Amino acid sequence: MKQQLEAILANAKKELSAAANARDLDAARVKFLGKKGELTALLKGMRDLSPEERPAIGQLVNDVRAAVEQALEEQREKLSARALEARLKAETLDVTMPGTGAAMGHQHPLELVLDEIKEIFIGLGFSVADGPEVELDYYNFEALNIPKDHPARDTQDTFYISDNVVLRTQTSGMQVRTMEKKKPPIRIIAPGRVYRSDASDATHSPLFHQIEGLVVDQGIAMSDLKGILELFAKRLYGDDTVVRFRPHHFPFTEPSAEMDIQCYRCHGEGCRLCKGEGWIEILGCGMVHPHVLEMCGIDPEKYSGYAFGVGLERTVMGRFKIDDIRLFYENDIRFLEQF
Ligand code: 2NM
Repeated sequence: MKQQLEAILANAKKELSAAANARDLDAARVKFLGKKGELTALLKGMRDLSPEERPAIGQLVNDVRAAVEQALEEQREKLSARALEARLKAETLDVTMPGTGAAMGHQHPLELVLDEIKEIFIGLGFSVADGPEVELDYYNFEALNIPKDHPARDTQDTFYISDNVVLRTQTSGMQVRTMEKKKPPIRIIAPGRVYRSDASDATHSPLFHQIEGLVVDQGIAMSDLKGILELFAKRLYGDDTVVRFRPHHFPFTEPSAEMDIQCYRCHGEGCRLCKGEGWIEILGCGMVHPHVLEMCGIDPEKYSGYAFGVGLERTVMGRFKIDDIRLFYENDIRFLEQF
């Protein structure tokens, strides 16, 4: 019986160490240690032994069982170490390889130039106002000296939400609200989306952006307006920029003017960019009409002010030589990537 046990142990060790995977290993376990396994079968033979022989053989059976179990455990560890090694080898990662870079987004050209314009005016002591795009007729027209029968109110130009509510056609409503609420001195810019019922083409869009400005205080004169707007043009287009003011008409300012800069491409000679004019129109401006001040609760005998309006799209188009306004709204990545 002792020889049988030693033979089982030797056999078990051989088979276990030959097991190449978990399934082989388990088959070997069942064969030697299982309920119908070789050791169990041998144990059953113990009842034929004499009582003197039993303890020694019993001890031996237990030793063999322990040895087989240990061999099983060792092989199990060996297999799992081997599996881990194989997996690590397959998963090799070279940390010195270059990574796949994530593309950074960037600012829209309109936002880029708007930020520059805001910075210029903030540096001159202006603050930035905000207000609704859906505006009362009163703030968009009436308070700006544009009465009910004025041609600017034509439904061809204005999106009407109802009889007395419109999509703002200019950002002046914010300035009117500021004048109603605040005592002078007032020094604000009012940037934002505005809407005109225009068919869209290369130079027109039903939605565009304006930056309007307003200064009201005692003793404000046309010379203040000219000084600030010339400075603005030089900051935005360069120190050598030449400006001129031409008389114009707006219902909400008197006198009114438009400011041109000398063409930065041909320096006044006349070229394609300035359409042979030598000058490029930049903005509209003027002294706030006394009637507008009065409607906003500001005494025109005591205070005066100037205001101006700049079209953002036009400014950006000139700056980057963009020839179609629709490019701003299509969000074509090939266009946006260029800024
Ligand atoms: C422009 C041109 C000239 C303007 C006037 C006012 C207000 F509210 F003070 F009356 N806001 N904006 C103004 C003046 C706007 O845009 C071309």
